[in-house]
Amino acid sequence: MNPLRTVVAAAVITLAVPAMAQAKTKEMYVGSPPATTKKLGEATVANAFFPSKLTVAAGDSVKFVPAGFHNVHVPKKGEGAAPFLIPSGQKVAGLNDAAGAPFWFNGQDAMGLNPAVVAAAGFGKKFTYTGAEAIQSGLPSEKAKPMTVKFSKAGRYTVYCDIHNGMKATVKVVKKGAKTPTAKQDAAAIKKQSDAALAAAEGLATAEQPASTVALGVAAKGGVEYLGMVPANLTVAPGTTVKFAMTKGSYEPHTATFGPGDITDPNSYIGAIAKSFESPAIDPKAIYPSDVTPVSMSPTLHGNGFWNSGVLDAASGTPLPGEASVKFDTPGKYTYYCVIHPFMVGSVTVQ
Ligand SMILES: [Cu+2]
Repeated sequence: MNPLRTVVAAAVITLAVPAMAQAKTKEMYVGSPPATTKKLGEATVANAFFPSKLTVAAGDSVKFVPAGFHNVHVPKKGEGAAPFLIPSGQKVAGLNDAAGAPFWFNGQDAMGLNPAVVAAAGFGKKFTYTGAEAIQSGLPSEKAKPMTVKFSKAGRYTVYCDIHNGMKATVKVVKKGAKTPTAKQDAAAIKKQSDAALAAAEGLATAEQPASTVALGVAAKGGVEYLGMVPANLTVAPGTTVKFAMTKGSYEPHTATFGPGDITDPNSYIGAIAKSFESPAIDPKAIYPSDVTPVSMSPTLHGNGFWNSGVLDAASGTPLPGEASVKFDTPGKYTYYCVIHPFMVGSVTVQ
């Protein structure tokens, strides 16, 4: 090739660059950044994108960095978050309790994890979002790589985590070439959000609850939640009805589940129920409340001391209730778990 022509061509390219405005890539953590996660400790989560608001220009990309058990879903135009739990198409059938009595939920929908969420494999890939098609990361594996999404059109887009109902972020896309916050400003927004999350996490584990009430997790602003029973040990007099309640602002689902066995042993009664959350066919005994009429808890309820609140959440857009109650007449110590978060354990002592 003629060397002069090469030089001229190179000069033209160089001149063209400033006019094109370089496309940028900005990061958004899908969950709290590692340093914040560490400070929050094992029992507290921040179900949020960091930063929860990001401004880019058309043609720029957002690199969604996995940072916890969350997915990323940029819905198709006009749509919202996807439900994580959906009817599997089967009906519950032939389920009896340990005393041989059929459970009330025979004939109800069996539930499973939404395949649109769990079967997607978007982490580690690059996409362009136009609004015509949804972008879905799917569940993060242990070593999930970031998912990069190029936003081609100006607009305001909501990004969801379908696992945690309420966890969302805004990506504002300004017109191509328009000024957007600097990397320093973006880092400052993450820092501010992290500091607020750490402040909100203070004191949740010991938060005062109404009489005879146990909070299943204690949520605070910004998706922050202490994942524990509060109070962890409750003592009541015989004849007391205890209420298990979700707290306002929670993006988590929880249960209060009493039953025999070891939650960590999948061959035990309660362990099998907890384990089923890792399978496509979730045990209906985990999903549905064990009873729809008031019952009295005892070591022989349902033949083996089983009682379940069923899955509860604090969201208004789901059919799930936010609380469940059971009466305690028989003295003793009763241990219960959240079968979705098996490390959440509590006890009720009746004396
Ligand atoms: Cu989430």
